[in-house]
Amino acid sequence: MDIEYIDLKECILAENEGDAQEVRDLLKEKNVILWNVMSSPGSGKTTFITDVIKRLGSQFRFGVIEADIESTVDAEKMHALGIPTVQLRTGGGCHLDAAMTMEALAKMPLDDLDVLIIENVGNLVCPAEFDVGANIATMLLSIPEGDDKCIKYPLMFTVTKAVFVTKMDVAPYFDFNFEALEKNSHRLNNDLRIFPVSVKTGEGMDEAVEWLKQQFN
Ligand SMILES: Nc1nc2c(ncn2[C@@H]2O[C@H](COP(=O)(O)OP(=O)(O)OP(=O)(O)O)[C@@H](O)[C@H]2O)c(=O)[nH]1
Ligand SMILES: [Mg+2]
Repeated sequence: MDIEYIDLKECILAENEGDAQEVRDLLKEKNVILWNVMSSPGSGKTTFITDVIKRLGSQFRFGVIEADIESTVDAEKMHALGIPTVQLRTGGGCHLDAAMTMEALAKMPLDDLDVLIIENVGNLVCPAEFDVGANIATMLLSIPEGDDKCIKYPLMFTVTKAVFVTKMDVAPYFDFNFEALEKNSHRLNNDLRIFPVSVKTGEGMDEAVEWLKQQFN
């Protein structure tokens, strides 16, 4: 008998693709835009999302899905803004998939939302592989992480529409090479938008938020 070969990863990703389509269909019916925010741990997702909500909260009705291995730390911050929040505890899982997203949608008041934000698990690898059914996928890359991350974690830079380069206020203390980031990331994804931002000083936030507003409309 020949060796039987089953590529489990392919099976998992194929199943996820079907689930992602279900997410997309449901949100289209409800007229809700799904924005997936990805990055490594601590690069500033919660801080950035909070600022975007504060700036655009009068124009869009937001909801947030927080995906974390443990804790409700970030969900509490979102809840404090007075917006519908669902915490997904992955219990060790390093990414969100479309079936998990569907679980969260069941708890969301979709009829009362315009934009649903996913703060994905902090990780530059696995979240890039799993389509959660989002209309817009973006990533954050913080200055201290370095410009070479697009070479080391190329898939993330391939699946996102924009990279928000966060913590620009600390740029004087790091050797972050913007030209290298632009050159290397555009080799992977020619249409990738790059927005240098700092929530702390407000640098670049007007441009970033204006672009996001266009995506939400
Ligand atoms: N200097 C500076 N610090 C920032 C900025 N944005 C976020 N931070 C800090 O970076 C740290 C991490 O920020 P978070 O927003 O919690 O990062 P995160 O990506 O949500 O983290 P996880 O959810 O744990 O992956 C916090 O101490 C923030 O205050 C910024 O623009 N400038
Ligand atoms: Mg966070």
